[in-house]
Amino acid sequence: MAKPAKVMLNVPAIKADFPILQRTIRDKRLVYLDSAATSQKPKQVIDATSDFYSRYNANVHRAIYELGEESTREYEGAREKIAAFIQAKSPTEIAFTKSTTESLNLVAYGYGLKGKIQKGDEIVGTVMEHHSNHVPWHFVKDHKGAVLKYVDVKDDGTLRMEQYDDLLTDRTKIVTVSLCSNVLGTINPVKEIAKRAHEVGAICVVDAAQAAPHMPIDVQDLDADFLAFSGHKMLGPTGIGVLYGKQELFEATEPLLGGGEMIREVHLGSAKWNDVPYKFEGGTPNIAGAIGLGVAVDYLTKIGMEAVRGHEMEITEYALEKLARLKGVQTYGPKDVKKRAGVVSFTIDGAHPHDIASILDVEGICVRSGHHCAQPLMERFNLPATARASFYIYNDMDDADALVAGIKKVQEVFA
Ligand code: C6P
Repeated sequence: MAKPAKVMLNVPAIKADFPILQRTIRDKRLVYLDSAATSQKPKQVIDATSDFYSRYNANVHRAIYELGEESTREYEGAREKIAAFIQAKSPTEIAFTKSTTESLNLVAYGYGLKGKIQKGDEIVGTVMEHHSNHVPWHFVKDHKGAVLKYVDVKDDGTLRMEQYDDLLTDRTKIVTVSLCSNVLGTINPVKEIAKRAHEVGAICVVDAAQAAPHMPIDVQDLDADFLAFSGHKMLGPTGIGVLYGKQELFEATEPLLGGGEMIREVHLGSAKWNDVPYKFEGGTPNIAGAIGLGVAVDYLTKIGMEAVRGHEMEITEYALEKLARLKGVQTYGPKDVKKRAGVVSFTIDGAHPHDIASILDVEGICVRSGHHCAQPLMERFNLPATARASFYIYNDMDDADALVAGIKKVQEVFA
């Protein structure tokens, strides 16, 4: 995506929608720079979940009374909004899960372990994946004898795309990749990767946990076969996630959870599954979460995902420039903001990332530190941990300046 003309969002107006951003931390302004871990929630989302419990709490798809019809209408309405948000062909291509983690496990189990994968079949991932897009495939290796292969990462944080030439073979059945790295911020060329996967007859499974909140997604244009993301990173509640799947692949995928609502009929010793996507939603779903996520999608859609992306590019470029001027501070991932999102991992000479995060916390600044659930990537860069700042729609240049000032304080402590 080309860098759009300077589009800064009206951050004071946006901030006014987020009750938590009005609070202070030890009398300091709260500077929340950990949206890659989980985003804050606008009052519209908080009110929508509270409204569900206050006014029309009832189970979905079961009751024929008014409350049940209202909750079912809102729950299915959320599915429609999400389908439109990622340009799915139909709401039936959207299954609610609890998270990206559950969505990816559902694919690994239902399509891989219980479905199409035979001994010796190959699954091609990348070194930069989050553990949620590594470990489910380990299960397929351990239980089905699948072979796992990985595309490496260059020093600049982009994928060694040429490795797909050797790694993709007629044994490849699944190619999986994150649309955006939670450590490097790298935006991967998923459209090209999906094309390469399809050329060898494999499917492409996309982890969009760090992409769906921050940039426009068109699953049809990407030609993704499955795509997973979480509500809580995109202004929605925790405990609600999404799995997109092409209709025919959803049909070919076994459910992860057996129980109520995912069946058409049950007999002693046998059962038939409900239609997609309901066969993936066994048990009472997170109704309030889905409705809240629908409202989060409304909120983001009103701003416009191009504008969200443009805003984050501006702050990221600004922050990267400022950090580059600080001696002893290293940032990771592509330097070009057209190739990366607003996730900025950094280290400071002589300071452990956990100490960095603790000192920044004293200043009211929230950043994450650690391996970010991406240990293979940390090993690749020979790093035990990094500190990580991540930007969203409620951040502005003042927040980036606060980060830089905080880092200078860390350097003073460790001087
Ligand atoms: N990354 C982070 O701080 P869940 O926990 O299921 O909502 O999302 C898992 C996940 C999958 N893929 C990517 C690329 C992710 O970044 C995450 C979550 C958080 O980086 C928590 S570890």
